[in-house]
Amino acid sequence: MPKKAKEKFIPNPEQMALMPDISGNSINGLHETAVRRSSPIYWQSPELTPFGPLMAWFFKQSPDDERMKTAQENRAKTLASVIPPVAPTQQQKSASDWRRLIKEIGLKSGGDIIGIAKMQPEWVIETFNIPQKSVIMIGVSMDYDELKHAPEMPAAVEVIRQYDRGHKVSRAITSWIHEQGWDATSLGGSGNVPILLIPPALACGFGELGKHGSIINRKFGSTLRLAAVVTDLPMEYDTPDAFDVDDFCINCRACENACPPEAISPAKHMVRGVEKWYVNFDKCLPFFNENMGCAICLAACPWSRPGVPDNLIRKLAKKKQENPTVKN
Ligand code: B12
Repeated sequence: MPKKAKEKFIPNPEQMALMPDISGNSINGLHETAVRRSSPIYWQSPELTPFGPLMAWFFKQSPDDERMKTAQENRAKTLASVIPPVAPTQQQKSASDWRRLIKEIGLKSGGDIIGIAKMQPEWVIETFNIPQKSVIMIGVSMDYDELKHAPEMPAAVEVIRQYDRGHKVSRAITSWIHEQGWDATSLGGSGNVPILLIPPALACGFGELGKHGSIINRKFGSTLRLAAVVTDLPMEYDTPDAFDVDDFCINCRACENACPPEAISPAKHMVRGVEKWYVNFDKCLPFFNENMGCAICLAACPWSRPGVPDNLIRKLAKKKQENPTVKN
């Protein structure tokens, strides 16, 4: 159980003084009934969001921790690595062969799960433009033994390590596509990503959205970090995967109860025209910022524990079989 789970959280006044007048929930379109693209809110160029000064405050808190420094240096090295230019001769293969090969390359270069989705305009964050037709999604799982320490340092270090792995895989896939004579862009998964990563990951079968606002996967539970590549390489697409996570989350209160700033809601909300689980940005952010990034909700989620997802999927399927018309 995360250490600080039940301590009463009182936000740092210095940080709260930087909060803009506008609510992050309004920027995110909470209670809006029309479908629209999301607006830049965090981990974007500071001038794109009223929460820019809060990002600067987050970086000022950086602890003097050797493991964190090493993880950050490794990620910087990965980001500085060279992606070869697009080869002059364009290779031709069937869409199913391209899909198979991309998955092979993604898994071989360190990804835990790779999926492919047709790009949708509403996944692109406002002010950005993504002309490519397809998105290749990469999932890398965090080690539960590190994650369970959230919000303490081992979990924060594990987050940066896995962001690095996501970048490595997205750059390896991009490099390989270039060698085949096709264009591709590595978006990675941390900092200045121009698209929302969860909707394409849902579309390509990574799992379902949990009450804690992150994806729950049938093998890796709530431990996945996401990264992406966009391209026009003509690939076959994957399909969504559903195993009744919604019905599980309605009855489970683990993340809700564990969240110190009480940012997780027991019910779904209307957000930009979609009824879905929504985490209160204004409550989540101050605690996240003061703790070098928090992942208590993921650590508290029963699906994160190794060995548990298989059991839960079996139980959910059995309940449905016994009574197919009633929700679990
Ligand atoms: C901004 C952001 C944050 C902010 C705000 C989070 C918040 N809840 O308000 C802060 C910094 C606080 C934060 C914290 C965390 N984040 Co964050 N965050 C992002 C980021 C950069 C952008 C998302 C965004 O703009 N959200 C604001 C609006 C758009 O939110 P929204 O309308 O509620 O939509 C969200 C979901 O509902 C879903 N969604 C959007 N449209 C639709 C449509 C349908 C039909 C459905 C079903 C879902 C869906 O996608 C959105 C993603 O949050 C993404 C990376 C990315 N480019 O997508 C990572 C990301 C969502 N975060 C992630 C994680 C893991 C975390 C943390 C656990 C931190 C950590 N230590 O790892 C916490 C958890 C907080 C929480 N419970 O939500 C992961 C989720 C991975 C997964 N398995 O799903 C992502 C994808 C990063 C990554 N590369 O892996 N995060």
